[in-house]
Amino acid sequence: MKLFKIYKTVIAGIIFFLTYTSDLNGQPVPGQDENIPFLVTFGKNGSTEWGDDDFSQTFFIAVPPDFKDKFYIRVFDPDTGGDLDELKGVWNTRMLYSVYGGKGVDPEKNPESRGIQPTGGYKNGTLLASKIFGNDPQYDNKYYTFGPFIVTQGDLNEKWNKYMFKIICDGISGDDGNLYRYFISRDPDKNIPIEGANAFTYEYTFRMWNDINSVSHIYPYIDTGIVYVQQSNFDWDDDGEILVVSRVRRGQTVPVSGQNNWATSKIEIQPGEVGSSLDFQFHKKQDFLIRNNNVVISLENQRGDNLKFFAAPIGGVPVYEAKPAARKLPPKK
Ligand SMILES: [Ca+2]
Ligand SMILES: [Ca+2]
Ligand SMILES: [Ca+2]
Repeated sequence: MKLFKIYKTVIAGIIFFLTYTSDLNGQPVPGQDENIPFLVTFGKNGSTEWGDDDFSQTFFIAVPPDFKDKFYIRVFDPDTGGDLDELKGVWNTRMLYSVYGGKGVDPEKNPESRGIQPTGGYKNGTLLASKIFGNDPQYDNKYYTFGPFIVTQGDLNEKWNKYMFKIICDGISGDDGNLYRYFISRDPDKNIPIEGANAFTYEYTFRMWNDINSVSHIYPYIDTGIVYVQQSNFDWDDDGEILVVSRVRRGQTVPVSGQNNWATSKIEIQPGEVGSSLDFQFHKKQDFLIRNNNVVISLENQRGDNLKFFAAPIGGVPVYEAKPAARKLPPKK
């Protein structure tokens, strides 16, 4: 009887752990499965040769309506200076972070905000919080916390039944590179995930690890009606291969960009990929290390709409399922 109770406790613990860790996936941005060390945004006087095409990055945050507590958006290393960031000349770069809620934020109703250029109505919505960071040692290698926010300050998307928020990082001056991360948290001082929340972007600008053995991933979601996608990658520096993997695709290479240029190509979507995520894998060159590689990627469907990259892949990380091989006949006796 006592043993049975211990088993029950252990099983409850395992279930709690699985639930907790799967929730955790969506809260760090970049997400746990993406294996991306940092987001990157340069000051607007930067050179695109350093790997940021437009000096702005937008992330949307989706929070379930039944989450009644306060929540926070925490920014790790929000300043531009110190060991983590990318110096050009002297530190003279300022970043503006802006958090929006209210009508105009839901990207399904505001096509300009799901564009890949920071133009038009990309900032539509109600400004809830903002702050400018320069070379601020007090925030170097530390978190700054925006909030508290409550879910009803967001913009309801009925299709997903989530309230939408967005955070934009704009490089408003200077030429240095800002490396940073987000965490969507229930706590202002700690990273505590919110069950059922997620984050996504339409154009991802990120840093690769300085490790030839590491593989980074992003996970675009293939919605109903998508027949093909056009991928665009920028400033990949001829660093190894970009592979597309899905439940039914073993690993297809796509054309890759060099220094300060774009590579685009079309990828036909297979029926078995609809309603799941693709896995874009970024494999580094094996011959020698390409250091501090920043890269930009976006995808659009056949109608010209940009696809979402979710921090926690919808439907989980897709795993290629090989078709069962023809069964061998039993050996003759
Ligand atoms: Ca500088
Ligand atoms: Ca930084
Ligand atoms: Ca690059």
